[in-house]
Amino acid sequence: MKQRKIIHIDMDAFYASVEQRDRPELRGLPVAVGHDGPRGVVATASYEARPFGVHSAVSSVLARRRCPELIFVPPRFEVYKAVSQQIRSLLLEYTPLVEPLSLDEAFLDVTTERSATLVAREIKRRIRMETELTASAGISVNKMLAKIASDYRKPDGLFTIPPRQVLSFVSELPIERFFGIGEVTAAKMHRLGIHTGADLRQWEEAELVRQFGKAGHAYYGYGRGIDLREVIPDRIRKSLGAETTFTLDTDDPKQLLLELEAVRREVWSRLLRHEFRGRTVVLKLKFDDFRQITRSRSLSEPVDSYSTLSRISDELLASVDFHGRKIRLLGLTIGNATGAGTNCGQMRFDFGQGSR
Ligand code: DCP
Ligand code: MG
Repeated sequence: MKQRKIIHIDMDAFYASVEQRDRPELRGLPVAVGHDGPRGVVATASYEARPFGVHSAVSSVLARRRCPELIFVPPRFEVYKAVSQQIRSLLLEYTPLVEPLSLDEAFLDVTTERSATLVAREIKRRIRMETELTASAGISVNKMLAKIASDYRKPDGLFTIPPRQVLSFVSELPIERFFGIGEVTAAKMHRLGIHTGADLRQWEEAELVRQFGKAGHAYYGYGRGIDLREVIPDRIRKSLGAETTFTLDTDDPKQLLLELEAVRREVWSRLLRHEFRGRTVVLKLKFDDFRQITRSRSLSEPVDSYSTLSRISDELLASVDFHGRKIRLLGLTIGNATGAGTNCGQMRFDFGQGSR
């Protein structure tokens, strides 16, 4: 079986970070999102509040007692949802295999990419740039390990468990940290003397099944770092793209064409890998004053050759008036997806000239 590459992305102190982003006066202070008062509960706390023992699910009364300076902020779910959507579409630019677990976390299957760690780094960078929030990323060969890894260097963390370290990693891992082993199961395992992955490995598969039912098969695998759960996407890709931020802002036409060429090749290679079909080419430029513009062109048929993509994107770039500004970021996206099945069998990618 092919070795998979899975990324787990989890936003840091999600609700609280959004509040600190939107209300700068809260930055650096202990913040709890939730309602103050006798029946209130903390949804989440900023990292400044956590050392006091203020966490998700702690009652507001207890939280206040533990941290008298604590600032309560009422939740704004519509805003968190919108940010979540924004992050979701960003993730979908990298692979259609995105499985959201909640508003602030998702799995990605990036097996087709050369380096999952590089993709994760790039995703973290883009989340920071586009939402001004930080995320932590975990990278490994399956969901269980990727999920554990994203927790390892929080906040703003990135942690990879490479294939050769999987066994030693799970050996020492307390079983309550395994993704897929809940509180009740963990308590039962403790009673049976199973405390780490290494302990779990001492058990025969049939014996685990006798104790835990069908789940015993999965637990047998977990102890060996094996987790066959797949990343199940919840929606269909709408667009696909790539972008680059320059080391130095530029308005040199030659360099811009080179940068466009590099981004375009990346877009084209993603398009081929995902067999994506879209009719609209969108060029995005960010200027040195941080203003952003997009220029787009829609075709009657999906973009089916690299030369078409080249011609249209070159023309889009040529059509922009810089007004004396320099460019700091250039992105290219293909959108307006052709619905699945509508073009079956008719679509032919041109693998000839220019498509590397
Ligand atoms: N949440 C909630 N009640 C809980 C747990 C979470 O309302 N009992 C909400 C608030 C969190 C969001 O879900 O911001 C994401 O949950 P996480 O467990 O990922 O916690 P955070 O993102 O807040 O912190 P961390 O940095 O530990 O991921
Ligand atoms: Mg989180």
